[in-house]
Amino acid sequence: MRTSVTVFPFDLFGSAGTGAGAQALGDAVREILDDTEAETRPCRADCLRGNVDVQEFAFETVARVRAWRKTGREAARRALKAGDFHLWLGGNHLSVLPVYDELGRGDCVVQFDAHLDVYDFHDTTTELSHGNFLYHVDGPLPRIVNVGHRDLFLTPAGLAVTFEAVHSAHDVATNADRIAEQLRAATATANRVWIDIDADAFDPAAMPAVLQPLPFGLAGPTFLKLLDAAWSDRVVGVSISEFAPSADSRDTSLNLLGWLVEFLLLRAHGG
Ligand SMILES: [Mn+2]
Repeated sequence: MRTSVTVFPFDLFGSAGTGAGAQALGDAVREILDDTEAETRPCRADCLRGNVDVQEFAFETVARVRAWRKTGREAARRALKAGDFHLWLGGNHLSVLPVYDELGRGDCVVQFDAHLDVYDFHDTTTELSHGNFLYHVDGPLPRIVNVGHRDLFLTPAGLAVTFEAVHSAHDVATNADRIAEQLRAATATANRVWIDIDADAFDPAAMPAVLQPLPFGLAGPTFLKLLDAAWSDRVVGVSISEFAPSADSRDTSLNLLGWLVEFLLLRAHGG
C-alpha cells in the first residue's frame, strides 16, 4: 500500500486564506513522516515508512492560477489511476472540484459538509464559486451523499438533481445508527468511494477555523462513527478543505485536523 498526498492550496472564489490551511496540513504530514523516520522504537506509524509521497502545488503566478483546474485534474487522474490511497489537502472546497471531475458515475462521494454546494440564490454569483461548484462538475456526476448539512433553504426536489441522499446534522443527532446503516449500504455498491471532508461539517466549537461556520455541527465521536460506516477497501481517497488558520483558536482546529490526517494515514495503511 502506498499513499500519495496532494497539497492543493487553491482558495480563489471563496474562503480566501484556506490555502494556508492546506499548507499547514501538508506541513503536518511531513512532520508525521519525519518523526516516524527519527523514531528508533517500534511504533504504529512504521507502516508509513517509505510509503507516503507528498506533492505540493503553489498558485503564486497568474499562469499557475489560470491552469489550476487542469493541474488539479492531472494530479487527481494520476492519483486515481495509480491505485494508491490518496489524501487531497485542499484550500477552499472548490479546490476539490478536480477530484469530482475525475470521478465517474459509478463512484460514490461521501461528503461531510455544513453546506450543500448548489446555491443559486438571488444574491449569489452564477459563476463558479466554492458555494455552487457542484453545478460545475465536468462529465457525469459521481453519486454524492451529504452528511451533516445544516441547510434550511433548499428543497428536496432541487437537491435530488445533485445528491443521491442528504443527511442533515439534525438527522445525525436524532438517528446516527440509521444513517450509519445507510452509508454502509450506499458505499457497498460503489465502484470507488471518495470521502470529502469540508472542515465546516464539524461543530464550530470543535472547529472554529472556518469562514462560513454554521451552528449545530458534527461532534468528533459522531463523525468517527459515520466515517467508520463509510469506510471499506473501496475507499480510494479522502479530501480535507476549508481550514482557515487565521480563524483558529489556540490551534484547536489544527490539532483536530492534524490528528485526523494521521489517523487516516494509519487507517489506510493498516496501522
Ligand atoms: Mn461548507
